[in-house]
Amino acid sequence: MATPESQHVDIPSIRDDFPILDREFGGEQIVYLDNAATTQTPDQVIDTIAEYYRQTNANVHRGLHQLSQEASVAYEEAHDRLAEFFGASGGREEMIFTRNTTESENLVAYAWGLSELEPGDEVVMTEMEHHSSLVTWQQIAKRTGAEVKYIRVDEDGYLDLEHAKELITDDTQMISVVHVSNTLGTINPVGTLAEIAHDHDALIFVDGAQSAPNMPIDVEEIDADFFAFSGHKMVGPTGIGGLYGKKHLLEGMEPFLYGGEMISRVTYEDATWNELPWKYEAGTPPICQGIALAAAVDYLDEIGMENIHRHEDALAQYALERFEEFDDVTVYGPAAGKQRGGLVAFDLDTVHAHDLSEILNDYAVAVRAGHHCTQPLHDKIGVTATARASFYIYNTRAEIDTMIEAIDDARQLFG
Ligand code: 7TS
Repeated sequence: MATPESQHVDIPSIRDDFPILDREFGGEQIVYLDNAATTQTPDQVIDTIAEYYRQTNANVHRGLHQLSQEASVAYEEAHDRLAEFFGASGGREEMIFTRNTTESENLVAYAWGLSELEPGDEVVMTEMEHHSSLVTWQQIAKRTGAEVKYIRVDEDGYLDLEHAKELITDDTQMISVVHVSNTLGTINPVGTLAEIAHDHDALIFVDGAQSAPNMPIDVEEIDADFFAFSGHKMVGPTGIGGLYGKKHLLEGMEPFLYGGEMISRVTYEDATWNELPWKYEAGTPPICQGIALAAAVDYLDEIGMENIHRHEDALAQYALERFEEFDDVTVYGPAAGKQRGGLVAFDLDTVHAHDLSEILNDYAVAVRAGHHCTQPLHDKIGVTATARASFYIYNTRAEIDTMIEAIDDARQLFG
């Protein structure tokens, strides 16, 4: 049964931190249920951004002047803060700032995959991967002659672990697995998969785009070799994400992007690389965004990641309960009562997902419709598009009720 949302966190006061939630369309207050795509930004992060440009703005690592020094220290310390947030004991050396999860995935695929993979090698993914990993490893495999295999998703939306054990062999070099599915909401047993991978001397890359915002993460407890996340899905700004990597792996890999900042010494003939993590941060980095991301995780820690997880799970369970009232709604992913991330993808017999999201928009309810960048998974399920409501710490049961009422009206409209 869902826990009352107000039991653990003070939602009204959290909502006050997010000015965008006061916006109205057509006289209706916005109901923002597209948090798996991007989350909204609290004043604490907005103020950090404004303060940075008002007081500190300068390039990092290039000037001895005061502003540059202040910006450099703040940007470097942001790496330490993110490492701490994810339980990486190696600190900044294990925390690379990238643009987003997609870039983190590409970084490893290019920097590690291109040089390590060869014909006969295998990369194992799951049938519920987001395109950011699926397409990336698919293409790197094509270029290296490696083969890609997919762990089956069963009818209840869980990974088939027996199939995983069959697929992962000594030929497997890399397992790339989504931690929380952005379509099914399934929370995958990444620690177990890490153990299986390591038993075969393979590496594991965990796509944490949907888990990092929603639950406590300890990359060392998972024993992930790499862990990727996006700042904009965890109340941070766009343009900043990260890649945790075990230090010895990051030290051994070639750079992904070349240029300024990432070098140690350059001659006309050759170059050597800067120390970690700067070796992987070519050019002027996202300085303000990095500093604001540290403010974002301060904000999340203040609420408590356990509380956030509990709240999201409660909202997802409540949405599932409400959907159960209707015969013509199909929901995807783990059944009501089972743990899941804070999102529910669904489908109506009578109204196409795109039409539904348009009608919901008339009620100022924002949900996403489409394949959510998991096209092969939608092919497997046998639908071209689903609608998806995804929740965050500021959402309420009343907002889910508003969505359900709007869905009911859409149903009437389409007969
Ligand atoms: N992995 C997962 C599981 C995701 O959900 C997403 C984004 C990504 C990777 C890529 O993140 P990005 O920040 O690099 O774009 N997912 C979604 C979504 O579900 N709706 O919009 C973006």
